[in-house]
Amino acid sequence: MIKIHNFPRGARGVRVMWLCEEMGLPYDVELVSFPVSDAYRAKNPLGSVPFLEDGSVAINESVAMVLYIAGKYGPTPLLPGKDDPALARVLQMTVFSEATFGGGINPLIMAKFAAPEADKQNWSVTAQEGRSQTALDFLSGTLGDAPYLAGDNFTIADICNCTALGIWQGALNKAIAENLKAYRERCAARPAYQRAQTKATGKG
Ligand SMILES: N[C@@H](CCC(=O)N[C@@H](CS)C(=O)NCC(=O)O)C(=O)O
Repeated sequence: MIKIHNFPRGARGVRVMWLCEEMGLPYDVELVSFPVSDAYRAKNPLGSVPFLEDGSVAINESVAMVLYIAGKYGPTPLLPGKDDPALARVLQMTVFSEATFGGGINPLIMAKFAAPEADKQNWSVTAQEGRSQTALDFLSGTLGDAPYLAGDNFTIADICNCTALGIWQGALNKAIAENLKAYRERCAARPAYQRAQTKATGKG
């Protein structure tokens, strides 16, 4: 059985739960407290969440978990097949969600909530804000007027980017383009996302 270790409602763990819900896969949620225990760090030396266990598989990195689950338990329309012209775009935007967009949000959150006052808007923070804005502009331009990033079909790229947009809006509370706002609402209205949010509290 798939086991997802996560902080209560931790957004990147919900990314993985959302995929399981969309695919109808059973999974367990193991809540992790902060600071993490030595036992947890022995499993996941980074001490981050989420962390996935599935049989002999034990990995961190939420996007790797999404790709692993869609590949191992597919085929699924959420991940186009090798001959589908949408495959490259879906892989690109799935990796983008964390490598270019999501990963850059963490230092901004740390600056906002943990940096000394004098460092909250230092050179590095300002530079990262610029990079994040470039990522948002790219996401908005890639989406354009389409409902989803690969066109008409909802895919793992949408699960991953909707999650990153949620982290951006939830923690930093900054404005986003109108098409991204509508896109986030469209994706988050899916019943599978709602079920994942409930499971992520540990009570579902
Ligand atoms: N790239 C990683 C990022 C993981 C990450 O930053 N997780 C946050 C919570 S959403 C975390 O564990 N923060 C606490 C820490 O890193 O100690 C992923 O996608 O899984």
